[in-house]
Amino acid sequence: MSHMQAFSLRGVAEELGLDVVGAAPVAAYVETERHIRERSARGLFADMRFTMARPEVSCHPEALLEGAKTVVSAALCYWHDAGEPPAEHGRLPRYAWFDAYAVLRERLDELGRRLGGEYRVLVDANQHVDREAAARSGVGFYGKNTMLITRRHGSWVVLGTLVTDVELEPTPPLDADCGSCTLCIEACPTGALDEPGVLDATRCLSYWTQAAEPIPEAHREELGDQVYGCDICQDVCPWNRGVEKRRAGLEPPPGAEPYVSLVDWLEASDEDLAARYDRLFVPRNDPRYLRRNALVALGNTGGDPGPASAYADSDDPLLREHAEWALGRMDAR
Ligand code: B12
Ligand code: SF4
Ligand code: SF4
Repeated sequence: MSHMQAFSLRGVAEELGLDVVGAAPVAAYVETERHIRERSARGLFADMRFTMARPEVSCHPEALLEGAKTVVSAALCYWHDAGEPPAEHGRLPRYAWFDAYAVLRERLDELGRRLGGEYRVLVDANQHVDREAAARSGVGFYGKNTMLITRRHGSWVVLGTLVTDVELEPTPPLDADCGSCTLCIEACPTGALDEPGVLDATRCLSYWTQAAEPIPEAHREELGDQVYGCDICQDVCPWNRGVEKRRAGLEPPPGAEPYVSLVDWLEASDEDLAARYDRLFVPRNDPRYLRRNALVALGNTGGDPGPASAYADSDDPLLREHAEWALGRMDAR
């Protein structure tokens, strides 16, 4: 395809409700591939597969589409206001209050149609490292918490990528960084960011809520009422200040859930729980990992021990052990 100067990427993105957008010539992510291989070798990815399973694919957008010319990166701000959770409720991370990935995917698909030519949309896919496209195209910069930070919405954005055979004017990388700030490193309860800009997943609470293993005892109290993910290293970031004002009065999408009932997570049927929360990644989409997390949160928040007691006799050793821990923690308080 020929050069498309006339196409205003920013204008169309705004029309479609994409909050930040940028473009970069398609090229291999050489440094990112090296980072992934090094971190894999150091065991910093724990047992994650995602983009790490095949960096020879996820760091090569040029091979994702025949004749690929441009990677377009887009950010969607998901921040909404909410009060404190009611009793016996667990907290969800902000990005998962609703299916922000699905919204972004649809909007990028529409952008692809308007651009014309051949294209592929990748949002949180194992075949592509989203943050790198965003950094190259000036959508944001890497923070010491490893988050991609935008100027206007901080890191409260999900990222998606469109690989296209249309040639677009590149938007340069941002000239911004963390400076001397170290707030996220100090705030991370587990020391997972001790090496600035490098996450040690084996210590990251967000990782453990998504892992197919028991949550290490040392990290259970640190989770508090969080039933999935972790927002601590974003909550403290100065780039994330002011979003309350900018988005004041903006209604979250219908059905958005800042909190979930712990009793509901423990008592719902497997089918129901898996279907209602398919936006949350858990290994093999198995809802027992959500129940495991709910048991930890119930132990931390306290409340009626009934739902935990029911799992203390479970045939499932994972849930039985987490229920015993929760009951012990409730007893001790
Ligand atoms: C695997 C994964 C995870 C893993 C590992 C995260 C990680 N930091 O790598 C776990 C499960 C822990 C995780 C957690 C979260 N994730 Co996640 N995750 C992914 C996934 C699938 C792949 C990420 C990846 O490839 N990592 C590999 C390494 C190489 O990436 P990196 O850390 O960014 O490496 C760069 C930096 O280290 C930088 N760098 C190197 N040296 C130095 C030195 C300094 C000083 C600095 C500043 C930088 C720097 O260069 C590297 C690239 O070359 C992407 C989706 C996708 N397909 O891309 C989402 C994604 C990264 N996750 C996302 C989100 C929202 C989260 C959570 C906030 C969710 C939550 N609330 O719990 C947390 C945040 C935890 C954190 N601080 O990173 C968003 C991030 C959006 C954004 N604004 O950045 C993504 C992009 C999903 C999406 N499509 O929107 N996630
Ligand atoms: S998500 Fe939580 S545990 Fe993971 S690095 Fe950030 S603050 Fe630490
Ligand atoms: S808290 Fe400070 S060091 Fe951490 S990402 Fe934000 S600006 Fe960077």
